[in-house]
Amino acid sequence: MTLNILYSGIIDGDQSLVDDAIKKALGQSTDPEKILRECLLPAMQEVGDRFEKGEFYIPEMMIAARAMQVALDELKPFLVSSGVTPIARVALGTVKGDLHSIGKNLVGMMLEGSGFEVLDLGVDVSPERFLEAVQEEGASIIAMSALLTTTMQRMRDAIDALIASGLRDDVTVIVGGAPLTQEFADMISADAFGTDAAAAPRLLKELLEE
Ligand code: B1M
Repeated sequence: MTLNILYSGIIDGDQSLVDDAIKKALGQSTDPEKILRECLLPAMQEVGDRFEKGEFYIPEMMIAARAMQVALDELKPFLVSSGVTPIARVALGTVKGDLHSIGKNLVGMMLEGSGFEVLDLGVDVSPERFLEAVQEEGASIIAMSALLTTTMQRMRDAIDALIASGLRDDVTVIVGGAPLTQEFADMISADAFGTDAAAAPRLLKELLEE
């Protein structure tokens, strides 16, 4: 029942309803992963489907995204553990020209929850900014998200910037986002492709163990 209210609240972009409903669900000890997988992610999918059908426009998508962020902010402490020595420092961002932040934020939470230190560079991140995070802020992993078929091409630019600076072999690159495929990730020579946020820490740990 609470999850149904939460689902509708996201779609309607009703932030206070979402805030109440997620607090209630967590108060009832509902598994945070279940809330994410069975309610929040399907709600955003529904928003996208309505946009595709012409039932929603950009403003509706935006207010739904804000409501989603309210829910994720409540969920974050339950997904993220603290107090452990970081495995590695990750520079995380949505690529140049792309303003979608929700998937990227989720990846950040999963990485933090799995013991990585995350430098969140935000959205619309240039190849130069990713490079700077490696050269000046000690990031050994670059994690890039893209939601648009047009902007996913910018991932290659960031990898090219690493190659041009002679740093490619020192940095692990993971990419993800709805329009990506394994073939695309291979084509741009990324080290890993995450199909969902939970895959990112798992794949990175596997790569670091190799
Ligand atoms: Co936009 N949008 N949007 N949008 N939007 C999509 C992506 C779209 C599929 C909608 C549609 O047509 N059905 C479509 C893209 C089409 C395409 O290129 N294939 C689209 C479009 C066209 C646009 C605009 C161009 C619309 C316009 O202006 N005409 C515009 C572009 C703006 C820009 O970025 N320059 C635009 C704008 C927006 C808003 C600003 C209104 C808003 C974003 C607000 C925000 O993020 N703060 C928005 C939204 C909300 C969406 C939808 C509805 C939801 C996206 C989302 O947050 N999903 C989306 C439709 C959809 O996805 N069904 C849509 C939930 C999120 C958890 O999933 O980000 O996929 P996702 O992340 C997943 C995985 O992909 C993976 O993990 C996550 C789940 O576990 N993952 C990674 C993601 N990154 C990863 C990185 C990893 C590993 C895994 O390792 C590093």
